Amino acid sequence: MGLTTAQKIIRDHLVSGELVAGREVAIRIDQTLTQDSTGTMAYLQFEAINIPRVKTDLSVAYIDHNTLQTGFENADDHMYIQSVANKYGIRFSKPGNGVCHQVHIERFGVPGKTLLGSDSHTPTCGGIGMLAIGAGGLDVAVAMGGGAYYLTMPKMVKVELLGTLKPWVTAKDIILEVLRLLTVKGGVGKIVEYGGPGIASLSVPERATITNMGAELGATTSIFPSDEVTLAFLKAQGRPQDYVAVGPDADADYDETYTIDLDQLVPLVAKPHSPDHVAPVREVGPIAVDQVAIGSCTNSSLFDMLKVAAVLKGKTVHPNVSLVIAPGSRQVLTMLSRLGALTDMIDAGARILESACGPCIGMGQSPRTNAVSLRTINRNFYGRSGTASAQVYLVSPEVAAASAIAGVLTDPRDLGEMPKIDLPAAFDVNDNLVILPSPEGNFVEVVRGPNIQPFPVNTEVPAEIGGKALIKVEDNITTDHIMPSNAKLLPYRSNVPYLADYCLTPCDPEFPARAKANNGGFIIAGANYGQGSSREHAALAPLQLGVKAVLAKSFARIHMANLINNGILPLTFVQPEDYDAIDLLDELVINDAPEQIKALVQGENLVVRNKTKDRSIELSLPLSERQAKILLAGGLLNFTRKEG
Ligand code: MIC
Ligand code: SF4
Repeated sequence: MGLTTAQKIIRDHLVSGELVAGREVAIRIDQTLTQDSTGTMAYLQFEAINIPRVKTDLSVAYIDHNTLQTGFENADDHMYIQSVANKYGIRFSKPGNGVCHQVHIERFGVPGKTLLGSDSHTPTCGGIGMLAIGAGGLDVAVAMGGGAYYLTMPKMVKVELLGTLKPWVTAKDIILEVLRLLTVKGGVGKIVEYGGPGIASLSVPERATITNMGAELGATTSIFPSDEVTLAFLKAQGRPQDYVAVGPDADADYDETYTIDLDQLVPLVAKPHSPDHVAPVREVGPIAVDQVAIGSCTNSSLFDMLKVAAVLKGKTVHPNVSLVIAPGSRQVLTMLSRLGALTDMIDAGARILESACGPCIGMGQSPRTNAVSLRTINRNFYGRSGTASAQVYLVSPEVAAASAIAGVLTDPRDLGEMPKIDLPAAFDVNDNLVILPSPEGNFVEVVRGPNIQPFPVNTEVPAEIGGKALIKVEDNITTDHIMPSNAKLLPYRSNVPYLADYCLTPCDPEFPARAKANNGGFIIAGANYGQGSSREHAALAPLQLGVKAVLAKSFARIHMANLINNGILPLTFVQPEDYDAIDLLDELVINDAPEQIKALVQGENLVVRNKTKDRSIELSLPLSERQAKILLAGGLLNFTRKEG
């Protein structure tokens, strides 16, 4: 039986394990990326592992999330990351150079190679045939040190694209359709591969929109094969030598196959507050719009921006709409300026933001109370915009631009003929905002500001793990619920004790105080707990509050790995109804914890005793030997230090 694209790349990078879905495999990582909001922690952890120089082919530290600099905290973190990068052999992409995923695909991604990034949208580089995976900072730190990346071998899903997109229908609509079909849980434990005759007409930026937002499916990653389209893109970026053909065998075996006829697609929208609440724009109708935000790693390429500029040209933004545009990279911004498209945007009344994440992560541009905000971003999780009552809809750049003019949600097909946009034969290449590290790092001093506080490290598992049920939450709790990241909190990513006071507060404002008063305990959750971001802070903040285990109906992949890496047990109810048998403040205990954890490796269940209800509950956690050792040691850092 033949192999899929992803299976081939995994095989070529295999350090241990077999390509059998559900089993643990370890792969060699060629490239890593970090961004500032997870990077500070990743580098603190890298320093704690104590390796003199990164061992990857290429590691890049981006500054893109946290660029508001409302106080010294951001700037201190930037300086810390710059100095660490300089010392340990990492390229440093300065603030202003752009959003990590956009810059990485433009300048560094290579088909057939592996990329591990401390950001859940790292799969963007799957758009050029790279196996690009998002992970917690500690996993990235270990990979920078030359350690393998361990993952559960995913199942393979094929999305076969037929036909061609009709005018005004876009790559965003393709991925929204996939989300409608598979839902935000549908990709967990899977890699999504795109193929079929329809892919030939999709440019690299369009493919990247699709693989980027595969993160919202919960997928391990998404990937396109590389082909002439990929080669043309790499040539235009001045690096044709990076091209390698990667693709599936003709008889590759997929666990699931879906077919999408591009001719049938229409402009779609994801309604509040989930990327899979998908409906046609026409069905939602002409609701009044207050804000339109165009940008983010999903839709900020030159291709997207030129389309937006073409729609805006000669028009004026509706009086009731605030239109903000953040081009994805300095390259995009420079070219928009050179081509005159930036002038068209400014003339129309757009507010141009710097090339960074900005509104996507609530770093400014929070909408007004009860606002309707249309965004080209990938996540419309509750509260993420910084305004709890805002209604955020996810749309394509075309829908966004058309609606900004009309003042109501607009199907761009109403605009008549679509302007034709061609990608340039050559992009403006200027890497002067990427600082190369010192060839010799020994003498470089790492600069630490007062905002960098020690982060919590767990301890070995005790004989008995006991505590109360500190909170009980529903299905699909996101990392934005667990560790909110608005403009007020993002500057504290290197200060976990401070952040812990906001942990899970969107679900229950009393949670941090209750956790502290009870000396920690257990979190009880529904399905797909921890979906969304790779932020390790969603595990570190609970650890700071003494959380010992999360009992859930199911978990999202990266968050589950982050819990294990921090020595917190992510346990799944064998009988989902047992969720109902635990009430707030019930007294729970795991007896003989070390023995029970070891038995999980054999596929046995673990028993949690609910002392208040006088009943036992069975929970599962399929663990490899290595994962069991990590949990027993109290996390990956302790384990790595112990095992070298
Ligand atoms: C996000 O889009 O949620 C983020 C902010 O980029 C996160 C990373 C973080 O929380 O720092 C992600 O996607 O992993
Ligand atoms: Fe930045 Fe938003 Fe992309 Fe996350 S999803 S990397 S916050 S642009």
